[in-house]
Amino acid sequence: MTSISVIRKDITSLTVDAIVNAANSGLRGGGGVDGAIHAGAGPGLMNECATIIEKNGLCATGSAVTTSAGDLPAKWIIHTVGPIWGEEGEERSSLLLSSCYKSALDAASNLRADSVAFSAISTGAYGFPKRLAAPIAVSAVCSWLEAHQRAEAPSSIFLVCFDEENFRITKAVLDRLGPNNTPLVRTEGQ
Ligand code: AR6
Repeated sequence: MTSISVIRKDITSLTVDAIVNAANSGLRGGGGVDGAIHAGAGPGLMNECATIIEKNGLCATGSAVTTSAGDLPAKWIIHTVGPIWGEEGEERSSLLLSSCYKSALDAASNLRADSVAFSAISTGAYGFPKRLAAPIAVSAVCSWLEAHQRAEAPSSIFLVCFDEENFRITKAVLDRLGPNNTPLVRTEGQ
């Protein structure tokens, strides 16, 4: 069984296998969680990011790539690029946000990561409304879990909220899902 938990923490402090960064398409670093992750990981991370961009070109919105985590306690960073609110219609933006979570879980599965912590993709500088983003995040994770074998899935998934509003909204979404809603998902707020 995979547990999905919402926690209010700085994602850079977490000792998990993989943390999911809210990056930009050029993996250039920036502010918000991306800035905190680059600051914590150290300058080697920027070099790894530049190598990926040189090799593959810009990262598509909704896709995910993996790097090491440098000086952070996590083992890996999965960088995903969320949609910028207002650039596409709501439906397309929602699909792209969902794709971020699913692509990141695909990457985590390839890494055999057993614990994965997500930042609240697109809900900061990219302006995705938090009340819309939280249910998309939860349902993307649940549908990914339902579509994959237990052996492919991490045991623990954390939805990391930095701000109180995101924490409250995300916890309410998980509470509505209910405990043991499916054989695969256990929910808990912290
Ligand atoms: N730990 C966990 N969550 C955090 C942290 C942290 N240390 N710091 C901020 N958040 P944002 P986006 C939350 O803006 O909207 C960057 O410059 C924050 O409260 O980091 O996807 C990139 O380079 C918010 O809920 O990411 C891109 O250019 C969430 O992280 C652009 O911003 C996401 O906010 C991406 O924008």
